[in-house]
Amino acid sequence: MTDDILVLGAGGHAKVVIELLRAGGQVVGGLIDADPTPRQVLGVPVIGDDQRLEALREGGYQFAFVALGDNLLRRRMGRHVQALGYQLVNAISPAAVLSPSAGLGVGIAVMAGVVINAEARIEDLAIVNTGARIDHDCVLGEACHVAPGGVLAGEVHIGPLAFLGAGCSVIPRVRVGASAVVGAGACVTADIPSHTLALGVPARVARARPAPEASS
Ligand code: JB2
Repeated sequence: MTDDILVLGAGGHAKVVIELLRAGGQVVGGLIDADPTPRQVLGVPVIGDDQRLEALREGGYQFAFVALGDNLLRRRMGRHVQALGYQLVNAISPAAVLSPSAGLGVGIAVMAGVVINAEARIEDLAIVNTGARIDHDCVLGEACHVAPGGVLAGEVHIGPLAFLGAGCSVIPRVRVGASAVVGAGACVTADIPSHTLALGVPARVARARPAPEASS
């Protein structure tokens, strides 16, 4: 058995995650990427593709982190590695400020400069990106992503798989539905329905988005 962490992905998000994990004193043993070409990312070797996950689990890896920015893929791969017996770890910057009453799931990335306030809940596989501020009693649904600089006032609910672009702001008690996408810089002042794209200040629904496959 090893305590080293296996990271899925070898792109930009993986780079950030490797440094978050290292800052927390953890060791990243290898990267698993759709492109298994041998190479290194920040000194960590790519050691294979997803087909190797089962053998690596049997070989002693027990901890994994899914560093894939695509929300749907991250949720699918998160569930897959859990089904293989891996424990998902969190990657939380020591430069983030987390309320002691905030609730965290697993497989979550919290970048530098983030503030998460009292009794907020961050569900599995969410990304709270650089400098985002999540106020009291917010709920961030499974595998959602608040991009850098997002500001959520109190009691905001973000649905699973939703994406809030860089610099979004959301007024108190608003709900953003599952798989919704809110464009960069938008100001959300009213509920955004699931599976829609919303843009602008104030944010308006621009169009519907296809619902993710039920099996994903
Ligand atoms: O099914 C897969 C798979 N599909 C693509 N399994 C595994 N293990 N890996 C997969 N990949 C790999 O994800 C690609 O081969 C590629 O190496 C990586 C995606 O890299 P990219 O840099 O394009 O995106 P990212 O997901 O690392 O980062 C995105 O999301 C972040 C949150 C970017 O938009 C970043 O700018 C953003 N900060």
